[in-house]
Amino acid sequence: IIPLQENWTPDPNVLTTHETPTWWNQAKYGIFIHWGIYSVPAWGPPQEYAEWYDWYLHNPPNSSNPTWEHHLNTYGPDVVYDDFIANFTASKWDPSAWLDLFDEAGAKYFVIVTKHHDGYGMFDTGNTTHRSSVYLPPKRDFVKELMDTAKAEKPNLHRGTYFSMPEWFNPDFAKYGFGQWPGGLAHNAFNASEVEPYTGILNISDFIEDLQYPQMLSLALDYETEIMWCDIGGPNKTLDFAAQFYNNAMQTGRQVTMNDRCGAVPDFDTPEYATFGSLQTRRWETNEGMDPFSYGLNTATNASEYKNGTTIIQTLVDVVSKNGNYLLDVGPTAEGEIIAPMANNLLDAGKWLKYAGDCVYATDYWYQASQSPSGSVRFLTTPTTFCIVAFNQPNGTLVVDAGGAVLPVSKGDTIVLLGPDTNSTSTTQEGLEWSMDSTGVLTITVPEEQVA
Ligand code: FUL
Repeated sequence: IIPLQENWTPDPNVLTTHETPTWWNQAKYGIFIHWGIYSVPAWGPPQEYAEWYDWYLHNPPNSSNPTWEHHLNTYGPDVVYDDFIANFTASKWDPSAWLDLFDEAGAKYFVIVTKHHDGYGMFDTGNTTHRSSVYLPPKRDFVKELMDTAKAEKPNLHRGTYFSMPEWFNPDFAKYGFGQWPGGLAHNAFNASEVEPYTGILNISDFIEDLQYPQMLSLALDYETEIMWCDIGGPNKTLDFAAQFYNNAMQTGRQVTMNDRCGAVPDFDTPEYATFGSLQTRRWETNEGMDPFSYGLNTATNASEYKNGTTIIQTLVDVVSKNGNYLLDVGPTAEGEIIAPMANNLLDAGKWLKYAGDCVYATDYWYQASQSPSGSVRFLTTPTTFCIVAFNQPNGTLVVDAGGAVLPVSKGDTIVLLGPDTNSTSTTQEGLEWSMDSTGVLTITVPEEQVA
């Protein structure tokens, strides 16, 4: 048995004993934000896999590539990715409005991209590089502004930071020979014959020592992140980082966590655009965009394709019933707005969470993750309540078959419908009629007028 640490050291055997804090386990639902230079072109071929939209920079300049075709038609061959920096204006950005939206949506934390694979930091990268929003246009420290606003206005929202460990196009990263793209730097240019200058980089001698590690430490110590949400892994100094992060958190009264993409000692796993089919005892968090294929904004997506309130809630409940969290991503515009169709769908989901949130936040899984009929029911537990969430509208009766398991419902128990209290007479709190047959199948009568 390893006792609770009073001084974390960079020893993997010690660091693996670190776990997600209770607030994270109870929060269940967070908002992910992919916002950066890629929000300027904001384009990817519709109906194709997500990655490529926020990886605009990555697209090889050849005629079979629809992004390249789109780029030629829209901007012409002379415009390169870094030219978009000038158009990343954030001119309408209102951090308070974002946070109000997340709060109303029922989220309990957010994770903002502080630097994606294009190496453009959204925070003060100090003397590691000047490839960031602080030194290049629009000369603002977005991470600080969002963190400070959250601390002042929404202390109930926990604050996390996404951080890409590699910078695919930084020549100093290329020296590590990790996952370089064919053609290397040529891919930085839309004009294949040129190597695009990688705006803003400083002369450093080692990518990990002089850039990646100090940047991670700055997010932990200066920006006081509560979630270090790394991406990709690869070469790293994560053991040293984790020890410093955890010690600093302890000294400053924060309870923090780190995902499984920092290259070592993860607290939780991060399936992407996917959920587990069954209950996982290890902590995990699904992440995906509201867009069916993208994290960053894609203007080629129809508004009707964004996940709607029902889908958001069903995914959240499904994930939570299997012991996971749900990190749902929005892609704001280059001006800093979360467009209405995304915001409205988030708010729709928030309406349900307002009255039914007690059956989501701070719940525990029941050992039967999901059950018949046709997998459309999920079970969640609190110390006092057993919650059954039906994904389909019950047609007069809801039949709950726990597949041979004994539902924790016994004679004298009251079953109530969690519903919007539309006429505020609290009719939803009256007990419903129910019966259980000898095989344990529960039948609940749900009167038409109470089905919302
Ligand atoms: C992936 C990235 O490549 C995607 O662009 C996105 O940031 C996702 C959350 O992680 O690995």
